[in-house]
Amino acid sequence: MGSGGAGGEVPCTIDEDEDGSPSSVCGGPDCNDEDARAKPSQPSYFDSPMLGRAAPGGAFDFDCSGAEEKDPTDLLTGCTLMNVCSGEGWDEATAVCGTVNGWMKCKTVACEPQPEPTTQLLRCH
Ligand SMILES: [Ca+2]
Ligand SMILES: [Ca+2]
Repeated sequence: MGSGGAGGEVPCTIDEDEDGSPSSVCGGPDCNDEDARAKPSQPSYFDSPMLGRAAPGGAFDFDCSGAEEKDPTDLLTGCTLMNVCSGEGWDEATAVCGTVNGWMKCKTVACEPQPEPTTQLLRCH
């Protein structure tokens, strides 16, 4: 009795937000067990910060990668000037997750990206 040691590890079963990914509190991979949107390999991007305590990678690290990645589909990849100047999107360097800051649109005679007001929020994960 007592000192023998039961042996074997207790499996991590804590999953408060019921997203199917066990909490990091007990060694599981879920970096935020208070928000079901946050879990490893989350493919979606979100424009509002996670509920509860932020993940170590940030309040927008919904895929638990350890960093906040901006939705690549809306990033400005460059300006094109054929007959008209076109191109707009988030500036990779200055855009801020969950805010309207950093939207750029290609314009001017030189067809270069310039800050442009927007009402949409940058989605990240
Ligand atoms: Ca979660
Ligand atoms: Ca991430």
